[in-house]
Amino acid sequence: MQLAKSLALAAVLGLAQAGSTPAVKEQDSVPYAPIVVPLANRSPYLGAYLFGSEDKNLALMSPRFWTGTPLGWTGLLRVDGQVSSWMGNLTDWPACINSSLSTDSYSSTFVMTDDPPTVSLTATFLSPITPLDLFRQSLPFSYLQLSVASLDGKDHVVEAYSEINGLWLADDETEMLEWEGVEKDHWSGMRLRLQNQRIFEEENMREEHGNDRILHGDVWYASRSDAEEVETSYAAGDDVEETRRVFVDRGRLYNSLNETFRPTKTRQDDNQTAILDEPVFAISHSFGTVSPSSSAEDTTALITVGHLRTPLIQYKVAGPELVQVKPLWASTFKTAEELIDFFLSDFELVASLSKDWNAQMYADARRVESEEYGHTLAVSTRQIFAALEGLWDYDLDANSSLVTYSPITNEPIPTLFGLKEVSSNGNCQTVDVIAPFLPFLIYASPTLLPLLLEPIYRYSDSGLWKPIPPPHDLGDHWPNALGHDDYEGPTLPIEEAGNMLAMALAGMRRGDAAAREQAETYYHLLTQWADYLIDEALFPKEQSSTDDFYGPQKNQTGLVIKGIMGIRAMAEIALDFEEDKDYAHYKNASEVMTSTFLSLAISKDGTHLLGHYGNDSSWHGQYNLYFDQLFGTEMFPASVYEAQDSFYANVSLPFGPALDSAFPFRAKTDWLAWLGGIAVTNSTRTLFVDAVAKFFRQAKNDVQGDFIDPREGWSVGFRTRPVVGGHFSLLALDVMERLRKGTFQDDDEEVLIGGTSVAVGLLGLMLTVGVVYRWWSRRRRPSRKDVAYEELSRGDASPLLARAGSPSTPRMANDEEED
Ligand SMILES: *[C@@H]1O[C@H](CO)[C@@H](O)[C@H](O)[C@H]1NC(C)=O
Ligand SMILES: *[C@@H]1O[C@H](CO)[C@@H](O)[C@H](O)[C@H]1NC(C)=O
Ligand SMILES: *[C@@H]1O[C@H](CO)[C@@H](O)[C@H](O)[C@H]1NC(C)=O
Ligand SMILES: *[C@@H]1O[C@H](CO)[C@@H](O)[C@H](O)[C@H]1NC(C)=O
Ligand SMILES: *[C@@H]1O[C@H](CO)[C@@H](O)[C@H](O)[C@H]1NC(C)=O
Ligand SMILES: *[C@@H]1O[C@H](CO)[C@@H](O)[C@H](O)[C@H]1NC(C)=O
Ligand SMILES: *[C@@H]1O[C@H](CO)[C@@H](O)[C@H](O)[C@H]1NC(C)=O
Ligand SMILES: *[C@@H]1O[C@H](CO)[C@@H](O)[C@H](O)[C@H]1NC(C)=O
Ligand SMILES: *[C@@H]1O[C@H](CO)[C@@H](O)[C@H](O)[C@H]1NC(C)=O
Ligand SMILES: CC(=O)N[C@H]1CO[C@H](CO)[C@@H](O)[C@@H]1O
Repeated sequence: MQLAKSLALAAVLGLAQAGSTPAVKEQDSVPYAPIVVPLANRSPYLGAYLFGSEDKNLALMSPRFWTGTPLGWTGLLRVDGQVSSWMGNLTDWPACINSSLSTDSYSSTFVMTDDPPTVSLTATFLSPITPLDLFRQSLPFSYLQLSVASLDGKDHVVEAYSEINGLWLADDETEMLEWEGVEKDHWSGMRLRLQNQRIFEEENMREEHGNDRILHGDVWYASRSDAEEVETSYAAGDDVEETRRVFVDRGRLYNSLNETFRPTKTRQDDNQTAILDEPVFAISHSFGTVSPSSSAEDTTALITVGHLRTPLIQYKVAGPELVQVKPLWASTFKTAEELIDFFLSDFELVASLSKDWNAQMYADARRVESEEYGHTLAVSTRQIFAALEGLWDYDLDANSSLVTYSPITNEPIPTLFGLKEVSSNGNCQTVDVIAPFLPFLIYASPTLLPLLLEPIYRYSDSGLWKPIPPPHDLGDHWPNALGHDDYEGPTLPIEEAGNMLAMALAGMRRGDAAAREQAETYYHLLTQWADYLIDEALFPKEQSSTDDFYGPQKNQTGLVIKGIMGIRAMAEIALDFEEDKDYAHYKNASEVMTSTFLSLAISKDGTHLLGHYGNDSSWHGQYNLYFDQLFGTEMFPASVYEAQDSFYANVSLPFGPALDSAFPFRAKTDWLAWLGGIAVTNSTRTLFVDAVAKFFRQAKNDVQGDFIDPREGWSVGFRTRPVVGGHFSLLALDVMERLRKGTFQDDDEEVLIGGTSVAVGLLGLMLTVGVVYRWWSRRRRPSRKDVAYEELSRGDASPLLARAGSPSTPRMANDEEED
């Protein structure tokens, strides 16, 4: 919309504020406005976005939770006593103008001005991305950096205000709140929580469609207060009208605490549109007189918003008792205050790590495909981690070799990662939600994979889960990983057995020592799963896959390929452990199965693989072939890939081919990206990559769903799920191919540090080099027996996967289609 204007303004501000923020991404030449703008995205319960309007104008829009319900998050700017609104569409004041947006994988930056323009306000919403530093990545806080600058060469007295309310805790505005104000040496802030704490319970969790808010824990809104020239003040619990009036009149707040605890909103009995009372939690920054020569330090403020709870989940593992598991941060920080202290002081380092990661990701995306592909990955990245929570594994296994490292002491901390199947149904640790985002894990976060898989292995090995194939998930609803000891719940046996085997091999081949050790520990499970596939995968009985949104079906060829690849993955795992008999056995079994499969599954005209045996008009997006390419196993002949390549182009719709001939108006962006990864010709690869890019760039959708109608690109549900990590398909193939060729390490003059690739030559320049180097040198202990593997991929390794929702009860969040 106002892109040209925005660019001009950004250029002006770039000069005015050189060096002040990491916000504006330097590599992008084409303005990019994604479908949804992530603002604060760090956990299933901390997820603020802008969506629902084509023009992503922060001054006119209200940040929302990913479900679409509003979060009270608003802002006012005061310039020489004149007030305008910069966030949340506060119509009592004129809106800031010239609102422009730039985004990358970890930040969304808005630049706006008063009207007429005299002062600019830059609001940078930064959710750090440090995929190798999983401790930092797991902290459930996000940053908001505010910078102001004089635009007209004159001095101006400038203050900025922002505020949150009880909607950050629950949708139900009649919930009673309680709160406190906290003042520390370097920061001050406010904590709010529901008076009625319901641990492990989401709002309306027992109803068919809950609203995904957790009724437990604290929201924090806090700001650094140690800059000499910036005065930070807050107000906790006064009514919204009163609080804003104080700021509008005075340009500051009084560190006031109104201890009359009240509900989020009180409405007038006989007129529900009239709000009588709404306690808010506001922070004001007074920058004093801002002149063109003001330093960045004197014109910048840093806020953090977070959602904390402890314990995080209840979890049944190796026995019938339930264990309450604490968050990973609790291993290192005794209190929320200590954590906030660390998080606020870590900003410069973590912003720089995120920036480097982002630059490397864009460089890789450009190398394998295009800048636009980088944009797709950027808009996907924060969403991956918004589904995950870091668990301190101490209560379960204080001696686990699955660890992250404390940023304070560098000591190893036993760690697991939990996953909520966000949006599609809330299941815990869904195997077929992890599998789809394997590409991201391979490319960016190999150490995360075994941390996500371990809970599934432990439960499978506990004896509490009887069937041989692995469970679909570890419990019906996050954060209650109660298992399925009744053997009820969704079962997708071929799907999940194939996924677990492929993920186990992926972690090992990526070179992660912990993944290798894990596969060794659970080798007995892996062989059982592979044996199951040998018995069942060639002619699948009526059962679900991740795709059959219309119910279980027989003889799905996609499942056969998954089964074949699972068996072949078992052979490769056996090979790496020098289990030669197993290797020969499983390899032969997979080859025999493939040859029977090919005799049944090719269409009569030879143009494509069928979707179901015996139905010549059926076809399927055969994304499970991706594993064959990922592992370089050459299970399927080149002719199959070539035929599929032309076939997809032939059946493509404007937003890519449908997933299956049986439901021709549905596609999934993760599977489109996987298919793009295994395309033979550049034109077919580009067809897939562009289809996904086009979906994420268009503004007409309300939501960032991975389930789409490929005719017009409407989102048809499955919001905000981590499966978008599947978009990294091209980069994961690139990494695995370079590992096989032995060029992964030599190729790049870089080491992986804190989730970041940094050119070696630049290291000396890094302010933080000492800290980072110490951290890096300790993050991987010398491994037990895997020296060769360590060598293979120095610096990191491990995988994880996530996938698009279970088919059990798809939640069609925004279904515009009737079919
Ligand atoms: C801002 O608020 C006004 C008045 O309530 C409303 O008409 C308008 O649609 C809102 N703007 C957006 C972008 O929601
Ligand atoms: C706290 O807020 C309530 C609601 O606005 C108000 O009635 C009360 O006077 C306030 N208390 C103090 C001490 O300001
Ligand atoms: C209800 O309250 C709203 C907001 O205060 C007001 O604009 C409206 O006139 C009221 N309606 C009636 C019928 O009083
Ligand atoms: C951890 O290992 C130590 C030493 O081997 C042992 O004493 C302790 O019981 C173990 N703790 C757990 C929880 O397994
Ligand atoms: C699956 O396909 C095979 C081969 O066409 C056929 O023999 C078998 O009956 C089918 N199975 C089911 C359950 O329909
Ligand atoms: C390969 O597997 C098939 C089918 O199970 C079996 O008949 C055959 O003997 C096996 N071949 C070898 C060399 O193990
Ligand atoms: C493409 O579609 C045309 C028309 O339906 C068909 O004749 C042709 O065989 C198809 N080609 C492939 C490779 O599927
Ligand atoms: C064969 O496949 C087509 C396309 O998926 C489908 O419409 C049709 O119902 C299938 N036929 C049978 C008998 O299942
Ligand atoms: C296909 O794409 C690759 C990678 O972008 C490029 O190196 C190659 O030249 C392209 N080939 C053709 C025929 O365009
Ligand atoms: C700096 C900048 O881009 N200012 C523009 C803001 O919007 C007004 C009104 O549209 C323009 O006149 C300014 O040039």
